[in-house]
Amino acid sequence: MRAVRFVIVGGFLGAGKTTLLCRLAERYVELGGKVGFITNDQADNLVDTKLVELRGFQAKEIPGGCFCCRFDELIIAAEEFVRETQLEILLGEPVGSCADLAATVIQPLRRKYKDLFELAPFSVAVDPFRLEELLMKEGRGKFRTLLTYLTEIFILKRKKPRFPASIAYLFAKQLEEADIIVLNKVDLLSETDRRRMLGFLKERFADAVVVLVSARTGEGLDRWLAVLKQDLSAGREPLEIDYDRYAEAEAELGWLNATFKVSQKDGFEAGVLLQELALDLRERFSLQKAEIAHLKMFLGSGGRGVSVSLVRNEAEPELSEEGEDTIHEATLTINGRVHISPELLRQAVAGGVDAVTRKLGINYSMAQLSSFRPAYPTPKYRYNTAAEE
Ligand SMILES: Nc1nc2c(ncn2[C@@H]2O[C@H](COP(=O)(O)OP(=O)(O)O)[C@@H](O)[C@H]2O)c(=O)[nH]1
Ligand SMILES: [Mg+2]
Repeated sequence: MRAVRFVIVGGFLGAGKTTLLCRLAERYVELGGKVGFITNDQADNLVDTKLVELRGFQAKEIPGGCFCCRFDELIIAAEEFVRETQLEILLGEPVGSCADLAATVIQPLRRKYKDLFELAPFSVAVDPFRLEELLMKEGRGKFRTLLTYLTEIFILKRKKPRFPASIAYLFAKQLEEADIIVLNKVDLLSETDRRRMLGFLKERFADAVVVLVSARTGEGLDRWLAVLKQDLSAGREPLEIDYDRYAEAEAELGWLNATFKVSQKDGFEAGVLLQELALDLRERFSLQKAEIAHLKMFLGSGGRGVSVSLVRNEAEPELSEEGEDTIHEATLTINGRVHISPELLRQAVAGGVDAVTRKLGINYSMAQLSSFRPAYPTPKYRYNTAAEE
């Protein structure tokens, strides 16, 4: 059996990994490749898996922890997938709060499974707004002093929710281990901002190749594809990372995966429900000064589906399509990753679904809900030195 090309795209929650991977998949299919997805999360019922399948791609889900902590499951799923479908290219999306993948996933794959997989350079996607907020603004990414903290609270009386310094640390670590940094969403940037951010990334992460891409418009995709073909010794440098700080950052986030059954005799529009719900939840989180990392919802009915995504409190919810068809029964899947306790996250989602369905006259029942903080990362393997070539 020929080794399967394995393309892994990491990066923080909401950076655009799923959208980028779908773009890559379309391009590989055009070029005659047979492609499959491996999605990954701390729990099951993933919006990403549904999105990928809706676009006609096959996917396998690895729930219950990131690739590094579920390494054996990753191997089993990948082997099975390849055997069943004769895949040539496997696209992997690790959990958006995961770091240290070079040492715990890429190196073990390169060393122990080199007959099975041929690893593409490791891409890490980054959202320009998060980059600006977490790394480029003065004083972020370092511990803030007590004085700046007090100034923010009492003098500036800042209202905006913000991530803590540990999340900025995790965000920086994710970028530090990239072979390729994909600055995504460049369709939203001016020429000046593009240049400024490119300059910053090149200086701060000098070992990485930086590509500017828009998963939305397809800009920059060819250049990224060309770099992906190069042999950059994927995951060459193991990261220096403090696992306690990394774990602290992950545990700052409340995580929620839930599904609800919704129905209405006369029918309702999927887009309206999703949009209203996203706005309602955004308001609830903003009132609690809880920053949204990524809130994704999917409404699926009879093989069709519409999704909505919100990646910051200050952003507008984005629907995958208008969703104007009238539907009578559907399954609503909610994946929330928010800087709030799991209990408050659960209350917000349960309260939001109740209020919005009531307003729209839609019946609902909860089918499943789990909300928790990600556990301390415990990778199965960790290599401290780069693989011998
Ligand atoms: N404007 C713009 N939005 C994008 C782009 N790529 C992704 N997005 C949006 O960013 C949000 C998060 O994308 P997603 O792929 O789910 O991110 P993930 O959490 O990293 O997998 C969605 O609303 C996407 O439509 C892009 O290139 N430009
Ligand atoms: Mg995703």
